[in-house]
Parts: sequence; C-alpha cells; structure tokens
Amino acid sequence: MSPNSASPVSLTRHLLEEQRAGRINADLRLLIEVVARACKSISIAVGKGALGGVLGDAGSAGEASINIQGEAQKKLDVLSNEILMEANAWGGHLAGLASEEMDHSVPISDAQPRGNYLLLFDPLDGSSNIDVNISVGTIFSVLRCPDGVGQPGDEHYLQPGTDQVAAGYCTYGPSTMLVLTIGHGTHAFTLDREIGSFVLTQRGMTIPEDTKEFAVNMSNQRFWEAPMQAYVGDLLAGREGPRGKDFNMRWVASMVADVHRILTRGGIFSYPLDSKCAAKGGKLRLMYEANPMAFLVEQAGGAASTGRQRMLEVQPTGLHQRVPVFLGSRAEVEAAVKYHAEHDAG
Ligand code: AHM
Ligand code: MG
Repeated sequence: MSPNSASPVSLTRHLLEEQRAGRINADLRLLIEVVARACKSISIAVGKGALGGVLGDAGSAGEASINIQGEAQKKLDVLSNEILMEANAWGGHLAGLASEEMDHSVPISDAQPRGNYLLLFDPLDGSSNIDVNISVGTIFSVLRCPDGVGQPGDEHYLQPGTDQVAAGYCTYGPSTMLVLTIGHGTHAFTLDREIGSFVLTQRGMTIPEDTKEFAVNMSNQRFWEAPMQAYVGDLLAGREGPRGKDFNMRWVASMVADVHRILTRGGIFSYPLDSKCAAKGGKLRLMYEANPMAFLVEQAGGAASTGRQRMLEVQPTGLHQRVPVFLGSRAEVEAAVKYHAEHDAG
C-alpha cells in the first residue's frame, strides 16, 4: 500500500524521495541520516539538563578545558563532539571530519570503510546558554572530498561555501528541529519524541524579503566599524530616520536560535567586525557556522554576506577562519552591504 500523501513525511522518506528524484545519492542520504541520529542523541543529553549531570564546564581538578578557539569548553560541548564523532566514524560515507572543538580535521582511519564526503560541524553552538536553559544547536556542513585524496588534511576542507553539498542545523529548543538543505530549498523537520523520528513540518522555508527586525549584540556598538555604526544608527532612528520605519531587536546569543527565527519570520542577523575581534577576522567561524547558515538562508530566498562579499564565495584560508556575518532577509542584507560599499568608496 502506498503511503497516503497526507500522512506525515519522515526525514527518511523525504531523503529517499530526494534520491529517487536524482537530487541526492545514497551515500549522502545515509550520511545525513547519521548526522540526524547523532542530533537526536545530543537532544536527549541537552534535554536532561541538570538531571543528566551534563551542565557546567568541562575539565578536571578545577582547570577548565580550553578548545582551539581559546574558549572554555562546556561538558555538553565535549559530549556533543564525541557523539558526532562516534556516530560518523564508522558510517562509511565520510573521508574525514572537522569540528569547532578539535584543532585539526580527522581522516577516517584505515580500519573503517571510507566514503567521499567531508563533514564539518559546530557540535553545540551557543553553548554559553546551556547552563541557563536557553536554546542551543548543532550546525553542520558537507563537502566533497577532492578526487584522489584518501587521507584528507585540513587543506582539503578549504572549499568555498558554494561547494557545499548539504548543510543544516538542529536546534534544541522547546522542540528539537532539524533544518536542512541539499541545494533544493530549505526544509524543517520536527523531532517527534514519541516515535523518535524527524517529521517534515515545513517544506520550502521562505524568508520574507523585507523586515523590521534585526539581531546584533548591541553591547559591542562602540567597537564596530564606521559603516556598521551608520547602518545600525539608521535602524535605531526608526520612522523619523532615513529608513522610514521602526525596527525591533532580538538577540538570543545562540546563532542557531537567532537564524531559526529569521528563517521563520524574517530579519537580519549580524555579527560584524569589531575592534575586539578584528585581528581574528570576526567572531563567527566561516566553515561550520557562517557557510552552512548562508547556504540555508540563500536556499530560503535570503542573502548572506560578510558585508563586503557574498559569504558563499569567500575562499577559506583556514579551518577555523572567522568572518563578519550578515544574513537574512534579502533587502535588509543588501542595505547593510550598501553602507559598507558607500563607506569603502569614501
Ligand atoms: P560558540 O560557537 O562558542 O557558541 O560561539 C558562537 C555564538 C553564536 O551562537 C552567537 O551568535 C554568538 O556566539 C554570541 O556571541 P556574543 O556572546 O558575543 O553575543
Ligand atoms: Mg559556534
């Protein structure tokens, strides 16, 4: 009996339909299934909160553990990284993995079957929010391993975002949602906790072109570059200012939660260059934060930029490279880019 078209569409069925339509191959489909399964495990760990003994900083003997980014790791950062690593190491679809929490990428060992894809992830983004029970999430990006490369090194991951074959995030909020693109629209799946599977709840997410909502950490205002000062100054001027409308502001400090809101109802998310992070190139990481989000946002009709260049066209120079980020409603991202262009043109 063929399933009723009105019956819930699981992630598995959706991916199989994409495969039958020739938009994805079996390896990539199974790789996404493995990532989704790992996200379910992370969701369970996050959901236990204090009862699971997983809150607080990682480390031992009073010494916080510090990752490659120089940031203190939370227990759940480490646990989420382990879950994703363990789930993906033996799947047979990957040639290697790279994570925000690891200095270097890891090739799949000779003892395991090896596939043709590279997986990059931020296992638990926004983890400063864990201890206060605010939404956090996993972000991931999938690239092809270059032909003829058996043991990929960091340099093989340095592909522009346009080369991504899949990207997504899982948000661990009031409900757990997986938002995914394979380059044919952006689709949202909600975890049905009773049956343990992701169910398609929004096909073809579309970001409204215009918005009256912006997301930025305003406490950094005095550290921003001149064009960002001018741009946000005009947003704040509201109806009486040059933009001619009043804007609302939201900042969760959890990129997954902020981007999910923007994918759902529009807005612009920005983490611009500021004098505190200028030497590093920005705050957010290109390869496993900005690029997957940019892919999802573009596939939903939005735009993503560094302020000076389309995000997906940035040629990466390092696995943990940082970039300024502007993404969301197309017209608003274009407005922010215009402030930068006019400033740079003098
Ligand atoms: P993380 O990967 O260490 O969690 O940092 C990334 C997070 C983003 O989720 C969020 O947008 C940003 O950092 C918040 O930064 P700030 O605390 O400066 O507002
Ligand atoms: Mg992060």
